Amino acid sequence: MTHEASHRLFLQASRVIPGGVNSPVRAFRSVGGEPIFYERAKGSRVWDVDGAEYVDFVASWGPMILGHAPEEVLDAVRAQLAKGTSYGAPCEAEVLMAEAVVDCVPSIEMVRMVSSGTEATMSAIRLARGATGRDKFIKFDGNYHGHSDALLVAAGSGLVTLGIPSTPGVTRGAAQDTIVLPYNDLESVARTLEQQGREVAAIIVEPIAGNMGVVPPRPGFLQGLRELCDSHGVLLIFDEVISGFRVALGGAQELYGVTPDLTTLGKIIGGGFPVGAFGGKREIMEQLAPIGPVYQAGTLSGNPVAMVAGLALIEALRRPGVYDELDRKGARLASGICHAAEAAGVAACCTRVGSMSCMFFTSEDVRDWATASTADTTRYGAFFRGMLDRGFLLAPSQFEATFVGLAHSDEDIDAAVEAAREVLKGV
Ligand code: KE4
Repeated sequence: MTHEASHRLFLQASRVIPGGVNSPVRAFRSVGGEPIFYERAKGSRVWDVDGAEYVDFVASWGPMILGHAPEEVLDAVRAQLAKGTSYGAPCEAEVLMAEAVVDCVPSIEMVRMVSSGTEATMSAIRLARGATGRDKFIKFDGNYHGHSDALLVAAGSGLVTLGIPSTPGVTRGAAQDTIVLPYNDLESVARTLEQQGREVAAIIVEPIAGNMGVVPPRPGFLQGLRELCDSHGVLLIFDEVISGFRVALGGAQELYGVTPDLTTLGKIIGGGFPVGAFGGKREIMEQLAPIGPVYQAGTLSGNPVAMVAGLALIEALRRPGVYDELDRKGARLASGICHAAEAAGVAACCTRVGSMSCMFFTSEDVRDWATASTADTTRYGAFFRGMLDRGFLLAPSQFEATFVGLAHSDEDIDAAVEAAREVLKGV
């Protein structure tokens, strides 16, 4: 399989786009080789600019839960395009989207649309600070919430790990109020809140971590966060940009029965268009401009094309049995690949929640970033390239999720498992 056309485009792109990509993880830098450039996508498949066909398990990092270019989304978008592409004024589609989100997500009584997950989490943090009058917040090592300054913070050293900027350009001032703790470690949260709970506005958490690979919450972790927040007057924010509408219609909060104060959403609710959202309790959301003092805004927030696309996708997900089918397909793929690793004698830790899964090349029981980061990323890179050469697209990083969607047939899944069986013998 040659990638000549991708190579030419990559050289061309690299002259005018930093790293040749508009988002770093697409550059294949952690798996080796050059990125392939997509020509088109439909259902469970994508085709690259060299004409090669792949079964796609990246799913645009989550949104393509129905598969690529589903007809119901295309039909809704075509109808909207004839009526205009952006208004900068309220329209009915925004109201219908807000009502759908409120109807589906247990914690959300009011919601504000934005244009990315980053905007959603950045806004939720500001709102939590404004609503509580407190500055600090807690996040977890290995959780990714987009690239706003206060969230681009690594775990510092010392007992209470006050954040340190994880990238140039983020000032110490921007990072100083971010506390970074180990995921799944309730003790560290309790200790931190005992010491400085009165200064902490919120805890933001991926209720199912999807950005260090897939790391499910340990039993009691989310409920424990809820109880600690209640006892210290701290707001609980579930970042469900990945898990929202992915693991259940009501996301991880429905699956685990824990209700946050605020929820951030993205990916799936945009139906493939740039959309994010944040929502929660009415008394908190009513702190937002124009009726409250906390400012937040966006030119393309609630864009009508994106709204009708997201609505069409959400309506498709409301059909009976959808999440049982997604769980069945997710289990078929994850267990198949995990058994293939076992048969090949490859040390692996396999995790899955519904249709999102991961295989870590480590013998550790992965529960947080410290254990996830023991994974052999060189081996993962060899696995990724072996699967790519056989026509199967996995995430170009060990620390991402593999996504199965409704468009993946059992034949697609079984073929991927067979390919994994071959590749794992040689990594
Ligand atoms: P965006 O700003 O990329 O739309 O969303 C940021 C974000 C927020 N919260 C969670 C839990 C997320 O997973 C993300 C973004 N996810 C990554 C992949 N895991 C996006 C892919 C990329 O960065 O290109």
